[in-house]
Amino acid sequence: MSKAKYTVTAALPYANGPLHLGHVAGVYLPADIFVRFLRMNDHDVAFICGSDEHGAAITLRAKKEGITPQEIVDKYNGIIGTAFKDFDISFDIFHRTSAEIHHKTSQDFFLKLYENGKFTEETSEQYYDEEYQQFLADRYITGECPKCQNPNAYGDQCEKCGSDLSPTELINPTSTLSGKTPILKTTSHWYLPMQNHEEWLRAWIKEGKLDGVQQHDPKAWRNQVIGQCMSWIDGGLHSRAMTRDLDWGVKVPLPNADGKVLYVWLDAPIGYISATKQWALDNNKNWEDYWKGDRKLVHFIGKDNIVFHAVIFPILLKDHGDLILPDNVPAYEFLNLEGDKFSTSRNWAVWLHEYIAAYPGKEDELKYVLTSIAPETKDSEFTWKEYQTRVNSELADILGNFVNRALVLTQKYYEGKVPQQGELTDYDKEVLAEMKAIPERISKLVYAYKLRDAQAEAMNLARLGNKYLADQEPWKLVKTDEKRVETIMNIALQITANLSIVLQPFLPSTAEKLSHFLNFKTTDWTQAGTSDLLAAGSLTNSPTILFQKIEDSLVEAEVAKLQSTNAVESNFEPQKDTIDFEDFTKLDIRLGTILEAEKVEKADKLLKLLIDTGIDKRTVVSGIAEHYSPEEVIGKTVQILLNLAPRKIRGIESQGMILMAEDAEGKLSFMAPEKGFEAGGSVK
Ligand code: B3M
Ligand code: ZN
Repeated sequence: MSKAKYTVTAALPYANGPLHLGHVAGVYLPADIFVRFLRMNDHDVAFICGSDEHGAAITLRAKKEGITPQEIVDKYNGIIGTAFKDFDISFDIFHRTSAEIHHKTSQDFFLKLYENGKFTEETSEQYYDEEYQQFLADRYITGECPKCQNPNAYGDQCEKCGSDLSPTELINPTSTLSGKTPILKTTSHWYLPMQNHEEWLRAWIKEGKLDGVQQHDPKAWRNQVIGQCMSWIDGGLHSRAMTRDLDWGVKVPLPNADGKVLYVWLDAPIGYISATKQWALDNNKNWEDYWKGDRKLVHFIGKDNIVFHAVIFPILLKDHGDLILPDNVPAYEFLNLEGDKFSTSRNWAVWLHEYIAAYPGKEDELKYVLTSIAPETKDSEFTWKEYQTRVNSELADILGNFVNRALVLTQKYYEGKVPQQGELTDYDKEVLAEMKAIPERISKLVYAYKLRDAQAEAMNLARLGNKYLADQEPWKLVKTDEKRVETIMNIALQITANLSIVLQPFLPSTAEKLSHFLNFKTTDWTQAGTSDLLAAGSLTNSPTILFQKIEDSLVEAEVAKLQSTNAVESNFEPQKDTIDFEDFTKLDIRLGTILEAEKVEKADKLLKLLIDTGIDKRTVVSGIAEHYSPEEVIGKTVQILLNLAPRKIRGIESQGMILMAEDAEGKLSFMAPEKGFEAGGSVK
């Protein structure tokens, strides 16, 4: 039988922030292990990822950081992509949904479904922010969840109870843009009538059957995945809008659709296809081989993405007509950190790129710990203490100790040459039988997506070797029975060679080091289990220490770092990127007195001010009109940034910027010095 072919995807991270360990443990690392294993077992496989660069996640972040959405996605696509490379996640391609080929692919996809009558066009009243002149969908609107009363539910989802919501269901809706209550306004969109798909979805998810034909083994799917999908379907599926009134995204490819883009959850999964196309182009392959015919499509995701991958995208794929549906959707639960949820806004996180920068060369240590605690079936937790314990007492004391002993003794007794294997004792035979059984057990576990147990099995081989040497004590026996020691050392080295195979999916750089120590390398998994990988007489090298012990001071410093940056649950934006003192001294901030003030015509927010700066009088246009009347501000002392490049605002040249304090609700206040200073004084 020919080997199953795979297209494996890992959820496209939003390019709106860096990756933290929760993302790594619950998507990218397991996907990478799975794919490395498949490659070693001669499966044809494509491993696809990229950044998700559309949707409110991006535009709202851009607004927060005060830069354009394009600048946001460029910045985080760079940070994320580099972190993946440094951490050696072995994607065949890391693409991006802002690429032209993606826009074209998703537009073609949309058009095909549109032309085949798979969408309905519906006109409805939707919330609209008058101030920002924008319709409010998804994360642009918050309010109280009608199901669990969480006051901060989003327009598409309540993160507390997991309910799927629409903006009109929210109680006391508020615009995330202006903070105001929105009005209702008519708009029309294209919808996916999901209710028409309930029947086949049930059979497909519960029994793995499509049109009566067995597609996948439903027992191989995680309970959580089937459970979430079925409760969604049982609650009744509804039409879901596939387009949005926004200016950031993939344009709807229809006439009269100005200002409309595809819903991000329509274009993002199509991103897997467009990334495959780009990779195929770059490598002289045909993308269709990876999305059609006899091939397993596997989506590694976090649990909050389940219905999008196991219900909505399959509907779209099936509607498209010629594309394969997922064979499995291994979804991960959440990883917590030191007793609390990961939180970007509170900076309660360990960022992958920061770990890599702080501990270069210790990628495998992190991989090992994250796989050991991966949230496969329930939420789990990362603590620095456990990181230390697992590195020290498992990697260093077991794996590192065994490999080091085997190689150092070989140097000492045989000048590095692999000794002959003589007659085997019963114990030797038992050990070799166990060594033979381990790769088979790992295989079964990996194919069942139980990567945590699979890694534990691989470590069992190191445990076996470590115990074998400890029991046999060749360092004592060498004085009385040199022949016997040759056999023991041969077996210890064969175990080490086996480790260089079975550790490859999990700890690729450690496996590489073992290969170097032994002058032996194979990427063929089927060679694992045999006891003649190393020929007698072949030369090995002196080993280096595989794993340094983790000191208490590292644990203490990391925990202290978390605690110091973690103040409280905050509505304020996180700290901006660090700048140099030199950058700071470039700012020329002084005290000024407002001499004149008037409203700017047809601009509700703007006041035109004339300010005495001590060195001149200049005009500044400022967005404070909703907080202060012109009369109120005349005579006030303000802080003014003098050397900001002048810019035209509503036709008026603004020659500086006044600095205001802003609270979490957006209220503004002047920051006058407490001892009435004169205009011209500087702020440092
Ligand atoms: N960017 C959501 C997330 O990071 C989303 C995944 C898209 S996969 C097509 O949770
Ligand atoms: Zn809720």
